[in-house]
Amino acid sequence: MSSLTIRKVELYPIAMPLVERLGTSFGKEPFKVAILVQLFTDEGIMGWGESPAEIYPGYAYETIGIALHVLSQFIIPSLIGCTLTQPDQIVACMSHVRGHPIAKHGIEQAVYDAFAQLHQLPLSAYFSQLVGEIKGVPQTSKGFATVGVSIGIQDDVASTLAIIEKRLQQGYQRIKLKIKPGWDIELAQGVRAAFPEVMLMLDANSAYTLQDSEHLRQLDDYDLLMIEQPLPYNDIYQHSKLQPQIETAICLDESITTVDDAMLAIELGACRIINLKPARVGGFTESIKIYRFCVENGVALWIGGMLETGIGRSANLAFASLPGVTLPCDLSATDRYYDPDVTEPPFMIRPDSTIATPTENGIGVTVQMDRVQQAVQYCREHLPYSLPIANV
Ligand code: OSB
Ligand code: MG
Repeated sequence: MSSLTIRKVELYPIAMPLVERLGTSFGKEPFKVAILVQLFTDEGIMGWGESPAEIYPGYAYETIGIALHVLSQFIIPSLIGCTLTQPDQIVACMSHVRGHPIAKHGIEQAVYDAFAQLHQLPLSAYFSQLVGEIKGVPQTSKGFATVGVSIGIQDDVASTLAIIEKRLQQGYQRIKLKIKPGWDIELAQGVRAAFPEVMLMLDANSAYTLQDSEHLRQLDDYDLLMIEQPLPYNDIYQHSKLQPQIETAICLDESITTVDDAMLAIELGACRIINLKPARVGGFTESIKIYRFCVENGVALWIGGMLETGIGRSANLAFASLPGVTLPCDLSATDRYYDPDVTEPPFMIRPDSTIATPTENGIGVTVQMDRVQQAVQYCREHLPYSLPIANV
């Protein structure tokens, strides 16, 4: 049986300027940060992963500092020498640490990348193989993912319209706008007036309460594909009270951290759509469980993003190319995020709003070590706080 034994794990805390920053209801990160994970095995295969933790604990409690602390002090020391015959065995190796899904995802992704290389498959084909058949249907990768673009809170509606216009011309056929109280109804109205046909959705990032249900009901007038995470991150129950009061489909993002959350949310009627972010749920093992649940139950599903570098985005794209992902994903072309990215070649948006998945084995993009080192330096110089030393 083929196996991989973990020899060493290198962590690179990086920072990179964003081509377009993403203002949300909880703020605007000044630049991108992440921890890149390089996993070495005794078999000579090396895997890459990305923990897309952010600077501030707004979207998630994990920051880059917290993730680095947890990875270097508690997770990595117990992985060295571990032999895996299946990538999902990595979950048990990390289960002595409660929570910290974004940190764990970096390791997990590197393990999946390494196993895909071991089996000489691109990640898209490897994910297809791991998922297997659902209800007798093989979950064969389409070879591309259908994508949209996420646009942050702007100063005014006019500048938002200009960005939308640019994105539509580039090929994106689904527009997601970040909203917050005071930047919602007028925005939806203005955008609908200018673009009557565009596939449009809003993401509130937990900015409202159930008391706002009358207000949110006004959004029903704008033919929205969905509203993402209107209520607090830990409140599936409150969403189950909101969904029957509005026509617009609720999609949960922050609330879904495990397949059990997804089951509960669907059972309670808290949402009709699920945003699956591999990093938010702690990696691809849990992602496959959520994917299976959605396909088995006919739940609309799409893959979200956290402004990943090419390392994380490549794996997310591979997952998003599975046929059970039924709605456009938050995975945009490289030039939406970075110039340049740490990987080559760049991901390009095609006129039909799709991005092709890499055909090389594993993540299928090459990591540019000089750019990684530059990004490590940028992090040292710009991060507004000091990082715990990665002692691994
Ligand atoms: O709420 O979906 C979100 C980015 C970072 C953190 C949270 C979110 C996002 C996005 C960007 O919306 C999606 C992308 O990577 O393009
Ligand atoms: Mg979201």
